[in-house]
Parts: sequence; structure tokens; C-alpha cells
Amino acid sequence: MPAIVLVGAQWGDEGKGKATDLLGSSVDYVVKFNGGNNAGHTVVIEQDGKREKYALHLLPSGILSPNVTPIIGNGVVIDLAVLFEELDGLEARGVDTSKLQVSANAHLIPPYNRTLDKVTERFLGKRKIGTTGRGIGPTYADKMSRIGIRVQDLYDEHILRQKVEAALAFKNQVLAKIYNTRAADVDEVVTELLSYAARLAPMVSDASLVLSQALDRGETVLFEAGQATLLDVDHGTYPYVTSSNAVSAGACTGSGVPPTRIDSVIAILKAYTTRVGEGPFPTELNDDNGEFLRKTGAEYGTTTGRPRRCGWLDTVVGRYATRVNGVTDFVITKLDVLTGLERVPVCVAYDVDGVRHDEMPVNQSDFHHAKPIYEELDGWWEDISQCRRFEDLPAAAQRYVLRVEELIGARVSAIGVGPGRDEIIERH
Ligand code: 2SA
Ligand code: GDP
Ligand code: MG
Repeated sequence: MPAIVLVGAQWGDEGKGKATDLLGSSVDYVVKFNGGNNAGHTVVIEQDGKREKYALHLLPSGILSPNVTPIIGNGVVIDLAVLFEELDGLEARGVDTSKLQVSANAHLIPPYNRTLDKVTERFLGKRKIGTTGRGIGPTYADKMSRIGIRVQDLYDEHILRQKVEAALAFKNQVLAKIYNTRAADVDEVVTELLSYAARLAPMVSDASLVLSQALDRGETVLFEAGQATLLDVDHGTYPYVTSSNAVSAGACTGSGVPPTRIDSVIAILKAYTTRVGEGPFPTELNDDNGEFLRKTGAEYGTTTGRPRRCGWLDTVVGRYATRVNGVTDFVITKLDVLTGLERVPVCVAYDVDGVRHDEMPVNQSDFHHAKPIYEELDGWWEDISQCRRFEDLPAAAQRYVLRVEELIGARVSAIGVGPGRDEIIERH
């Protein structure tokens, strides 16, 4: 399978990082195609008998696999200070980062966009999105408004200055006059951006060409999404979304590899649901069960440390993910977190003002009113973290997976039973 796209099926933090890392041993390239350092992927690796934990934000999770060439595609927005901090951190821990390539067309997050992200949230008040404050939204807005700064601009100071001047001519009005914050200084911004240019230079590539040639040679490319289906700017719970395309189609626009070259789409589905930030969440639990999931699943943001909102699995969302991503296989993660519950409710449809909806309501207001219709499945008590074959799972856990598979309409080919690299059941 030469070109595989890996996406999140819910609102993020499904365990994409672990899944990518797991596939790392059998792929040649891992491409991050959307988002930036708003992402947070935790990968736990057994090294010399010790559990080593890595938290990645901007770098593709494939960077932890020695034979993988990690690529940051054109669809990503890059904070250069964060990029080098993350690279330094990994190098200090002995990870070889020398293969990293960065698309010349990727956009940069200039310092003023971090400020704009935070003050916009403040001004939105109770309508805020709950962003990570990393400057993601304003940078994608600049890209679409054609006032963005790209990686390649770092190598022509004249053009870089022109672009920063053009962006600030408008932005400084907003910053100073509307938001009443300090205007950004063109010289300061240009100097800061240029300070990274020399170190970045050897990494800059024509990522689309590199990937196209790799696929021609029969090599395997894994496209790793940041965030997830319901945070996608077009197909998610707008406006409570991130500002990029996190669905499988984003892999093409965000890398320069066309849809005709994609062979399969793997979606990662957590055995329950979490969400960080604001926005509708029909199966959210504000009770002891929610607290149980948060504690047992260690549901705190990898980037911001925010407690994640928790709820039961929503298979309406799962079915939607199958549809909009063209999912060929699912990986269900964190099944172990559900151990010890007497009954495990699974949302199968919604009740919207007395009307049953088996599919995601197209109208956002309906989704805000959606009440989950649950099917209650039997729970299990046995520790499943040592299970490595589907048949090893307790009968109730097997039934949970099979019922979910039926409801989401695509094959479950692997099941996570713990955070470690080997804590996984593969179904053949
Ligand atoms: P932004 O910063 O503009 O992308 O925020 C817009 C919305 O997207 C959500 N978002 C995320 N949701 C889950 N996980 C994310 N990454 C981190 C993690 C989050 C963290 O892995 O834990 O540490 O808080 C992520 N990134 C963006 C965000 O909550 C807004 O709802
Ligand atoms: P991502 O953003 O989708 O990569 O997910 P995060 O890394 O933000 O959050 C997933 C968390 O779950 C991480 O801390 C992983 O180490 C952990 N994890 C992944 N798979 C499993 C699993 O099967 N069981 C348990 N208990 N933890 C898991
Ligand atoms: Mg995450």
C-alpha cells in the first residue's frame, strides 16, 4: 500500500501519533499536511527497558522512526521558533532529525499572528473558539487573503520585507486601532524571520516532487493528519473548528500529491469521545462517568495541558467520518480505558426536537440540540492491556468492537489496549 492517509475520526487526540509511530517501521515517508504546533501527539516508546514519552507538536510523528523521511507539507503553518526548539529537544534525546524536509510553499506563523489569535479570542468573549493560541487561524486567514509569508520568502530579503510590510499595513491598523495592542515593527519581524533562514535552508524542498518520485519508485508514504474530522474547517462543527482541512482530502492539497495516488485511508477512533475547546458535543458527560474517562484516559491537552471534555462513543460521528474521509480501515484506540464499567453506552442516533437523525444533521443548530440515543452494551472487568489477539479479549469487549464496526460501517483492523508501542491488537 504505497500511499496511506491517517486521520482522526472525532475531535482529535484519538491517538494518531501512536498509530503513525506504529506504522513508522514499514513506511519510507511520513508527511504532515495540515495544522501546525496546535497539534499534540504523545508517543510512548520502550527504550532499554524504560518507557520514554515524546510529545510532538510541529514535527510529523514519523520522526521517531530511524528509517523514515519526515516531511512538513505545504498545507502546514510553521512557527520557526517552535520548529527548532522541537528539533533541539529531540536531538538532545538522541533522535536523528537530519532527514527532515520542509516544503518551500509552507506558510510561516509570524509573531504578530500569535498576538492576533489571543486577542481575537478575548474579543469574542463567550463566543470564543477555545483555540490553542498558537496563531493558527490568523495565519491560514493570511494565506487565503494572499498576505501570507512562505518558507521560500526567507531566501529573498527584498521580497520578504515587501510581504511583511503589506501584511502589517493592514494588520497594524487592527492591532493598534481595534485591539489596542502594540503595533508590530517591520524590521523586528523581518530580522526575527531571517534569523532562522540559514538553519532551515538545507531542509527546504519541493515536497510534491519528492513524494511523487518516491511513489514512482514504489516507496510507501504515510500522510498524518493533525486535529480531526469534526475540527475540519469545511466538514467540522464550524465555527468551532481549526482553520485547516483535517479530513483525508487535505492530504492532497496539503502535500501536492493527487487523489488518484492515494490507496487507503485509516481513521483513528477513540473508544469514547473527547473534545478540547468550545463547541457542541452531544455525548459529553458532566458527571462521574466523564471524570472516570478523563482520569483513566489521562485526558489533558498535550499542547496546552487543558482538561479534555469527555463523553461516550458517538457512532453517528464515526459513520460521518467514514463517509467524508472514505475510510478503508479504523483503528479503535484506548479500549483499555473502558475496562471496569458495568454497562457501556454507545450513541447510535440523535433525537433533534423529537425527530430521529441517523446521520449528522446538516444544520449546525440541529447539532447543537441533538440528544444522543444510546444503545447500552455490556462492560468487562478483566485487564486487557496484555491481549495481543482479538480472541484474547473478554467476550463483552469483542462484542463492543464488533457492534461499533457495524455502526460505523468500515472494518476495524487494529485495537489499542495501552499507550505503549506494542499495546495493540492487529486483526487480519
Ligand atoms: P486552533 O488553535 O485554532 O487550531 O484551535 C481551534 C480549535 O481546534 C481545537 N484543536 C485541538 N483539539 C484537540 N487537540 C489538539 N491538539 C492539542 C492536543 C490540544 C491541546 O493534542 O491535546 O493541548 O490543548 C487541538 N489543536 C486544536 C481547539 O481546541 C479549538 O477547538
Ligand atoms: P493524537 O493527537 O491523536 O496523536 O493523540 P494524543 O497523543 O494527543 O492523545 C492520545 C493519548 O492516548 C496519548 O497520551 C497516547 O499515549 C495515548 N494512547 C494512544 N493509544 C492508546 C491506547 O490504546 N490506550 C491508552 N490507554 N492510551 C493510548
Ligand atoms: Mg493530540
